This record gives sequence, C-alpha cells and structure tokens, in this order.
Amino acid sequence: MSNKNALGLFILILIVGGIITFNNFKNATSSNVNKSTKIISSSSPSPTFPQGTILIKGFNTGFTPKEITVKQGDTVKIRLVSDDSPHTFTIDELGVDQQFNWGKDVDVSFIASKKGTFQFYCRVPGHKEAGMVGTLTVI
Ligand SMILES: [Cu+2]
Repeated sequence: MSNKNALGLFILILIVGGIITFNNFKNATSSNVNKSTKIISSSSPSPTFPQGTILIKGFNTGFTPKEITVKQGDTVKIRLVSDDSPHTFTIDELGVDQQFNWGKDVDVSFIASKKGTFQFYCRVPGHKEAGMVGTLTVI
C-alpha cells in the first residue's frame, strides 16, 4: 500500500467516523427534546374530578397540583382534599378563602373574574413560608 492510499483510507475513516458520531449526537439531542416535550404535556392538564371540578390536594406543606389554568369568566369549581392537617385555599385577589381538613373534603367555587396570575396559598401559620403556595392563571 502506498503512502497516498494509506492517507486516503485514513481520511475516509475519519469522515465515516465523523458522520456516525454526528448522527449519534443528533439522535441523543432529539430524544432529549422528545422527553422534555412529554414531561411538559403530561403535567399541563389539570386533573379534573368530577365533571369540571379540579381536585387539589393539600399536604404538609404544599399543594398538588401547584399550577392551574382557567379561562376568564369561568366558574372555577375546586374540591379540596387534605392529606393530614387543617389547611386553607386562599386567593387574596379573588376573595377566595376556604378551610379544609383531613377526612372532610370541601368544594369551593368562584368566578375567575379577571385575567392574570394569582397566587393561592395556605394561611395556616408557617405553611405558606414552607412552600404551601401555587399559581392560578386566568387567561
Ligand atoms: Cu396548610
């Protein structure tokens, strides 16, 4: 084998290797994108129970789900379920303040009268500070 042919072979190997590496990189990147898209789509719809009622669980110390989205003018119906101790579901801007306790599910409804992003929280001392907050978005 002449030096020229050996050099040509070497370059060919580099090119093929480069293509394979590039394809692997592309696949890895696109599968990452797919994964993150899946996570976004599975977390965005609010759990609904039953028929138009949104189920929100309160626990020490947080809400599940932490984000709900409704349309302006909607009558928002929420069933509040506590996993442990007394909590409240409070939205200052919309005049919502509902207590709920373990073993006694409570339904609360209100009209999403204005567009915006509103914080809901628990006003039991220390709970909001410990992370018992969420976001209601009215679109
Ligand atoms: Cu609480």
